[in-house]
Amino acid sequence: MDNKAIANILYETADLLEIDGQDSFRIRSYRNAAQSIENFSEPIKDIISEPKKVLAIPGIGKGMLLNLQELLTSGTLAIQSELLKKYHPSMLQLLKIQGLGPKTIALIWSAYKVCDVDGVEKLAREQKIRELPRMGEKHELKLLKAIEDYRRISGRFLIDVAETEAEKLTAYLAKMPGIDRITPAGSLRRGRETVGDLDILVTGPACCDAVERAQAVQYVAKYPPLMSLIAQGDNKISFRVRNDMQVDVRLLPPESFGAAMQYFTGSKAHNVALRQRALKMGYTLNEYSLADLKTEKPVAGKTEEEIYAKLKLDYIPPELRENLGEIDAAEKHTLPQLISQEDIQGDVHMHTVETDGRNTIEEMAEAAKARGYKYMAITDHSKNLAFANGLDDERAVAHIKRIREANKKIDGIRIFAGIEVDILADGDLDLSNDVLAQMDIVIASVHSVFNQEPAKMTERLLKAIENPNTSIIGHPTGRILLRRDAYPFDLDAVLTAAAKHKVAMELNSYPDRLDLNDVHLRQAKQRGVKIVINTDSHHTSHMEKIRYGVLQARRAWLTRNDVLNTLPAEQFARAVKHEWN
Ligand code: DGT
Ligand code: CA
Ligand code: CA
Ligand code: ZN
Repeated sequence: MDNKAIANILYETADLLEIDGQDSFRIRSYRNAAQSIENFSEPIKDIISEPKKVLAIPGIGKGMLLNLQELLTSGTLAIQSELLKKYHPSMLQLLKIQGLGPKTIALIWSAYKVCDVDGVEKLAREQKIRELPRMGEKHELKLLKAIEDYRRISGRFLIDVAETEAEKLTAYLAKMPGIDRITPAGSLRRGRETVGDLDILVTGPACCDAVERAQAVQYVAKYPPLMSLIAQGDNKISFRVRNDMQVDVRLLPPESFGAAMQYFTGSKAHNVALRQRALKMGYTLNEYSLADLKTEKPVAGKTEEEIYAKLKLDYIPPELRENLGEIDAAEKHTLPQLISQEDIQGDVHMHTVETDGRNTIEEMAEAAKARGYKYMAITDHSKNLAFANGLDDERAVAHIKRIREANKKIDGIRIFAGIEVDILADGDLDLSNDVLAQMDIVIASVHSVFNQEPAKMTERLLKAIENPNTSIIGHPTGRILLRRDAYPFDLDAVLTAAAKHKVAMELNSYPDRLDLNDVHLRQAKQRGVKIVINTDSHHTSHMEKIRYGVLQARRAWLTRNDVLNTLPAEQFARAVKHEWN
């Protein structure tokens, strides 16, 4: 059991205790412990035999130590099992509905003895939720909307979560004898912002012989995080892991590995179009090979490259395989030279301890330098974001001074002085223009009052773009993947204004933002708007998330020319002052 799994059980227990109406001190002790364990670098299971070490972790007392010992020896926690018996596991699903907290769930339970999503939805439709204390019609409608959102997003996972699961499984499969290659296919390989299930392809000599293959399938079935088996066949096994993600593992002989990669990478729409092309050219295409239609003799299948080549197409990168014009472009040799991570010269959205970041200016700079960046920008929050200890004019000026000093002190990287300034409800920026004008780079972002009418929100963003100090609009649609939708506004009007005023749009690489998304990025490019790919790092370890941003940029057909932070430092500095070519 890894730290994440332990933390999950403690979080769930805390939620159940709260539903059960237990005292807040006890509930908090479970949440605190969960949080510490989640962030603890060493696996708890390795140190559990040394109680002193465990007790040294913040938030872990003697009682929690006993819980951890119990969890790691038996795999379960008696207090959690009893609460689940009392309430039912579906309670935990209810907690995933936005705005439905333990207190409301407890209220619904005590009044109606209902504790599952379908049941609560029915109550809301029958207008029985509004009759509960402190609830009303508004709450009830909000709840119905939240249930709808929950159904739409449940069963999908953020890209970094999927990637971590794929890496863990790959490390396990690599220990199997007779295996040469293990690779993810499906939406993860295409870099989609969220992933439904994992598709893992395995090949090597062990996949050719029926007996060895059966042994390999047996080996996969013993994967420790496997929680439930869905299906098991001669060369395929499907199961669920602890976070409920489904994994499909397929074992394939080397001669059809390329065909399988092509097929299982998808997308389905791309495959359908490709198969039609193959048929027109006298071939059949399936997961085993590209074969002659008449003789049924395979003509390609070992690699994807040879399949695309036989179909008289340039190789199509997985990120483009959505049947959005890529096949046509591959035929005409007009596929774009997609941006790559090496093109990124600097990361220009990051926070420090001065507001809600975890590292100092110097630490962030050293980390950026270690990644090979030529420049970076420190962009802490402004005062409207009070919970993040945002800067007022005076502190912002002092911070600029500190950034400039750090820039002098540290060689080998240029540190721009910037700010992530809030766009207030009326479109004004949260700091004086006088202070903003002293910045090298100004990212303007919406962090509050998300629920404006679309026309009002559009006006608000347009006003921010028209401010001559604004360089970039940060995470422009405000969505949080799997949690919060974008605020509604007229994106096209905003993009048109951004092109006119030479204000760039951010592609925020944080895995739960990835905003602008692939579709909007393509739209931005068509409108002539430049993009900046940032990480919004709040810790030195976040800078590596840039690769998720680059993946989305690739999905949007972007080249280095579309992205300002591929420019050398001097040119970049001018570009964020509205000097685009
Ligand atoms: P996901 O899992 O919802 O994030 O999306 P995908 O794209 O990974 O979809 P999935 O896991 O259902 O299937 C993996 C790939 O297998 C998919 O991208 C294309 C291929 N595939 C699945 N079903 C079909 C099908 O009926 N026809 C064709 N041509 N390809 C299919
Ligand atoms: Ca999939
Ligand atoms: Ca699948
Ligand atoms: Zn922000």
